[in-house]
Amino acid sequence: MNFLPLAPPGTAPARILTIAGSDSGGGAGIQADMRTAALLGMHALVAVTAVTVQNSVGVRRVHEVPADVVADQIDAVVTDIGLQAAKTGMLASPRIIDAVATVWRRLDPGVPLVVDPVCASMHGDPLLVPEALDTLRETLFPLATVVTPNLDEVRLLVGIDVVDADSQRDAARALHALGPAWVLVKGGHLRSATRSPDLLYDGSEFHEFPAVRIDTGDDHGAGDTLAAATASALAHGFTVPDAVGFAKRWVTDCLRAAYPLGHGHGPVSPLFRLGS
Ligand code: PXL
Repeated sequence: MNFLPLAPPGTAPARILTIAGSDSGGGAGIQADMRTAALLGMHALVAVTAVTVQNSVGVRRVHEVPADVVADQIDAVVTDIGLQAAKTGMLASPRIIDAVATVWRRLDPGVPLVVDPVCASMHGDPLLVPEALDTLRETLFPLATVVTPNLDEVRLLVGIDVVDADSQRDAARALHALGPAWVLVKGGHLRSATRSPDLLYDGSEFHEFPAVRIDTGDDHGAGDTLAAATASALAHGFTVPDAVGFAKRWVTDCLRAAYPLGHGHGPVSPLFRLGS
């Protein structure tokens, strides 16, 4: 596949800001975003929202970062270093979502914002308190260039059970009505399908992204990786459909390269990019 333009050594690469939680297992969250950014030749700026204590079998504890510290991290890097795109992952609580939306509106950096509405880990452990769904829909979705829910998140956000192409379109319309410029309804959790089409919608046109399903239990961090690669491509000026197309190819290669780790689920891997 074609990758993204690289900055010559000694010059600053394009920057994405990731606003997300830390995964002590190193496969999802901030760590997935930074791995993706680095292997795509980008520089990742970081606003940590929560420290998760987890391994390959589950999340043991979540320690939330104070909301004003999250907002200050964003302010510090946006006002000094500058960025070409941003993404949100685990936001944990209404307080943090509110703080992120408020500082984003105040700074108004004028760059694309990918909102991955992370609600739970792949083990089903909660990464967002249920009462935060309203805040997510009302304050952050209207600021998003693209939101990227999986089918479990779609059910929580708009109450639609996606079972086929029609209900996937209904879900895209309902999510778009909440204010984001684009919606990507990921089909990866449609277990009955042999392929996992993702549906992208901007309020007028549907774009389908069929993908070969990679059968692996080692897919920890796949959603984060997709959103980080989308933000990376947007940072280079791709259109949203082109950025999503690029990110789908990237995450498919990362799934092919996924490796087992610990006693549970291993992570998707961008290390294939190193050519070994
Ligand atoms: O993959 C979603 C995700 C996002 N952020 C953090 C996570 C996970 C999944 O476990 O731990 C911190």
